[in-house]
Amino acid sequence: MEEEKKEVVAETSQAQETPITISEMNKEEVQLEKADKEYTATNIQVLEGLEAVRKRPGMYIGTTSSAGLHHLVWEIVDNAIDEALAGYCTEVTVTINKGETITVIDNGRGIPVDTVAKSGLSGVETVYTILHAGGKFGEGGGYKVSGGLHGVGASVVNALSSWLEVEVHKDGGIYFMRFENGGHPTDRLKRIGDCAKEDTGTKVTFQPDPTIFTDTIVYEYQIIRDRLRQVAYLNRGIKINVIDDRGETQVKESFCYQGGIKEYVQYINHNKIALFPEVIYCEGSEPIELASGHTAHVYAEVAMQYNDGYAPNIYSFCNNVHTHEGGMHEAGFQLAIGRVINAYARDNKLLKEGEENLTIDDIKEGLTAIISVKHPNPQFEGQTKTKLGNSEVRKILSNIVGDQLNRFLMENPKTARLIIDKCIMAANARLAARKARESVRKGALELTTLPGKLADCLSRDPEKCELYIVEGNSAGGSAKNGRDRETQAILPLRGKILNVEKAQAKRIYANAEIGNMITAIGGGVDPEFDCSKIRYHKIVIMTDADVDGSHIRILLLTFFYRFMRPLIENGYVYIAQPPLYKVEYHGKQYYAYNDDQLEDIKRKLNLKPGYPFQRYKGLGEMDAQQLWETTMDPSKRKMLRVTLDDAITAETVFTDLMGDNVDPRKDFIHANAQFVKNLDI
Ligand code: 0RA
Repeated sequence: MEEEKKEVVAETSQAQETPITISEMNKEEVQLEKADKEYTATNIQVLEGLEAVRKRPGMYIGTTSSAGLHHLVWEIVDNAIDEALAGYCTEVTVTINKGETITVIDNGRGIPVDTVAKSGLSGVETVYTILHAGGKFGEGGGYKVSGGLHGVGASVVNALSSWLEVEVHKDGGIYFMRFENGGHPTDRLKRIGDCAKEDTGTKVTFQPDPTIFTDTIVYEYQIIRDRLRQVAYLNRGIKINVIDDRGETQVKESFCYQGGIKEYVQYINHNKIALFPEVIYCEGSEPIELASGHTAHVYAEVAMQYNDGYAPNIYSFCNNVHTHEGGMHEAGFQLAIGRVINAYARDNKLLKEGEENLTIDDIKEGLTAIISVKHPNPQFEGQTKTKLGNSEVRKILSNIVGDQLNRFLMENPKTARLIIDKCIMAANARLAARKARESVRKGALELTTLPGKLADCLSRDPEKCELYIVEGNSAGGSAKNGRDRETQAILPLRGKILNVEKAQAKRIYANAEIGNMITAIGGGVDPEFDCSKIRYHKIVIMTDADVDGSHIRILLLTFFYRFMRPLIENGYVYIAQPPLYKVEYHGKQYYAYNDDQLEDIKRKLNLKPGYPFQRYKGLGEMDAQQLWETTMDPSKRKMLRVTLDDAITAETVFTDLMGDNVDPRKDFIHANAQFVKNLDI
């Protein structure tokens, strides 16, 4: 990702045509011609840079699949958000247009239209053609903070677009420029009209190049909406509108949160019961010295609230990038809460002499927190470059959270007491759970006595092996008889499994169905889960296509999410897709997996209206042969792979479905689509 910043120097003139001799021209024209030559020369170098992006797009945007396609949007939006963070922009509108082009409009100062000394190009052309130019050119015009992970710049979007158009409103003028075919300007920036002096801003429209994005060029509204809502939460007061203009009726949503991450925490907790109504909020900034010798500021804010659950929900960000792998800001936060909560508990004799300190896990139980840092020079490390490496940030967070959380506890003794009691309960449960886990381990995990209900496969090669977790004993029977014994194992589940979102660790380990799954899969559980020990690389959830089936499926997903998250992260978890309908016609069976397919079959077979068909209510209605043919045969089946692109989205989906509120659960099928991607296997 780290690309050397190339200065554009217009020295070697490679312009070919000099049709008029100097004597024929006046001085001004000579100047113009010189400028033209330099422009052409600059342009050649610029296009070489953009060509490099087109040759190896993965280097710049990670992937050219759907994620890369969406990355283009984040890149352009980042620029607008930077303008907002600099204090000049209040509203950003992102539109998905018909034809899968994207328009981003901001009401900032407008990209500069005059010539930038370093590049010899207009500001607009500089931003869209020079790698990493971003908003950081010009003296004093640059930003203090800039989008971290995807800070590769708008020029990369231009390089990967069939065409891109920019319109700038600035200083009473409307300016326009168009690029084609990966960043080739069709003309130079032109003033095309007038506008009011106060009317300022930038509008960008681009069409991703289908020869680059060969997987898909279709934008997913949900992905864009979810990310922009997150950006709105992370940057309080900025209004972000999302519009989908592709359908018959326009879809539009707007996000603007005056409370910022405080509201984000409430949103994540909205389906849980908060332990106390207020959200604890800490904020501050400290100066750091940059390599250049200049001083800049690191800004940090944290919002936190406990709920009555047991799982921690702590999400950290740097420059609006979700730092999945944590890093120095999370470390500093943890140092502070560990120090302050233990000190408060001791000072108030809630922890007695001789009693052990509360561990960080005790303190994080049921804690929802958002940590957001804005850093002028972020170092992203780790496998997925989502771990904040700047060591000074640990101290900064530790100081800010330490001081302000301490003050909150002093000023709110009742709430403080609730928090400490909760942590002490967690500590007691932890000691009990340790005992319970040790007994499970002795009984099952370590002795590797496979559960009696498991019909294991013959192969011992995890890459080839599949575990079908099947709802109900009767469907389990059909699956056992219909399967490919070599590679497919069957574990029937009786009834509902425990809701791990609500239960304490102790009860979870004692639950027989969960114990069976842990033993069968073989990798243990968090925090010791070991993906290298698992016995199957496909874990397939096979439940009925009804409400109970959905419920069991979400319980299982919650369990995997909480206790075996790497399974989901590595794409090992699947959802089987049994057919919904069967049509019998002249002794042959036709299966439909959705209503459209059913209509298709009726049409192709020329069936009269009212011709009977079977609607499967459960897996149990299929015999072994049918279950194999329709759902388990690797050469024919369709499965959904479970992905967790965004842990927070998943988290709220899970709690929507698991919480006490029944309505969201009804929307299961819809919500499920948020973290399940279609996949043909
Ligand atoms: C550099 C300087 C100035 C504005 C911008 C960049 C700018 C960039 C983008 C990209 C998308 N929207 C944007 N809005 C503004 C300020 C120049 C001045 O002082 O007028």
